[in-house]
Amino acid sequence: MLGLTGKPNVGKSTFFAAATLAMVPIANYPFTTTKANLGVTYATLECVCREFGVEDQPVGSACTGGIRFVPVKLVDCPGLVPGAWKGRGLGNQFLDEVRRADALMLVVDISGSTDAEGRPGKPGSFDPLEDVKFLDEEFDMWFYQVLRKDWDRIARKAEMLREPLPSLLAEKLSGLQVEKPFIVKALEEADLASKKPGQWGEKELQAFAGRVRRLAKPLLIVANKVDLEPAEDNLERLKTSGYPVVACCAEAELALRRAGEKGLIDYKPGSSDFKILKPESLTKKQQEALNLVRERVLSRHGSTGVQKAVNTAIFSLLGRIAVFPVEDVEKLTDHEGRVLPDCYLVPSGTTARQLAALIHSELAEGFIHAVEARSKRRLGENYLLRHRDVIKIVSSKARV
Ligand SMILES: Nc1nc2c(ncn2[C@@H]2O[C@H](COP(=O)(O)OP(=O)(O)O)[C@@H](O)[C@H]2O)c(=O)[nH]1
Ligand SMILES: [Mg+2]
Repeated sequence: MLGLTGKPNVGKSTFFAAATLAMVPIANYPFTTTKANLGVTYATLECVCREFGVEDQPVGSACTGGIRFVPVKLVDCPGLVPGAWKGRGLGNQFLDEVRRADALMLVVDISGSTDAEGRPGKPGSFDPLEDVKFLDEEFDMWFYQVLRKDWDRIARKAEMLREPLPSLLAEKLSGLQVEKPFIVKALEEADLASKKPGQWGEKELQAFAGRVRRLAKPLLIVANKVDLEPAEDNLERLKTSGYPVVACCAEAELALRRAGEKGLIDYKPGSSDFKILKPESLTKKQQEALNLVRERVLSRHGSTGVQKAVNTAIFSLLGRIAVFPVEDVEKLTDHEGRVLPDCYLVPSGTTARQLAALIHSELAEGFIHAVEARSKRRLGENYLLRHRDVIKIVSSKARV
């Protein structure tokens, strides 16, 4: 799940509305939203259908114009205000939503027209880099505080009972959905892997909290409102934060998707232009607005940035790759004869056997070998899947 975060009024909800406005119908997608701020967006990739010269029949994802749309959950977190970690504003509620996100998109107002509490002002009067600093601080304090509360007990257990520190920390941080490999890596990065927990002071705890937070909740900056001046210089400055930055105009994406949905224009999320289909049904004002989007956003930045931000989060921050499991490597069909029905987003480093387990536990238990559809090569259980692999799993246990 991806989380949208940032102070109030920067455009989180506009981004959310745009990103979750599906322009493609998806059959049998099992996720229904029960909360207003929880929705489904789509990671996009070049589908394999054209390369193999087949008409695909996706189930649970969609394919249009050779682009595969794979659903990803998105949560719009309540606006963050200074002191949230102490429970200020919607503090606890805010952190509750962030807790469950695997990666975060920090939305900032690149035009600098929103102050620290989200009040509007003149463009250029506030510094979006301050938003990043403040969010870094809030998040680090939040992780630090969770660890600090229980630190004496953790340190005692580690030293007296000789329980391994990473396991104790994993237990403590499980509520924040921090997995053990991140903890091990953070201990190493902070040079604390061999330091006795009893000797850690504030400095060590803070160093660890900061490292583990960055690993477990990777973040990118969505530099929103690029349509407003002055944006150019702020964009460069934001890059000094060390986080990836995506220039964005959420409002333009929302307008384009709505016009696309109504059949007024032909627009594919992520693309650098659109085509007007029904010029006669556009008002002069709509025409002008579309021209402005083209001029100020698409031609300057290559896209509105909404799809780019989602794809960067999935494929770059989270290192996901897309794989297409099939049962027949000649026809590329499943057991019901559907062509390329599935597309799984899995962590890079996933093996053929791990993929089998994701599909069905029995498929993994009876794993014999896998076959890759391009080369028709046989692959062992430890084969590392590659992005856009089409894979058949051969198993002694049939699928139920
Ligand atoms: N100029 C401009 N305004 C935007 C953009 N995205 C959102 N806004 C406006 O910013 C205001 C706050 O947006 P909203 O999505 O409610 O912000 P949130 O409080 O962060 O959820 C609204 O008036 C939006 O129309 C954008 O890309 N460009
Ligand atoms: Mg909002």
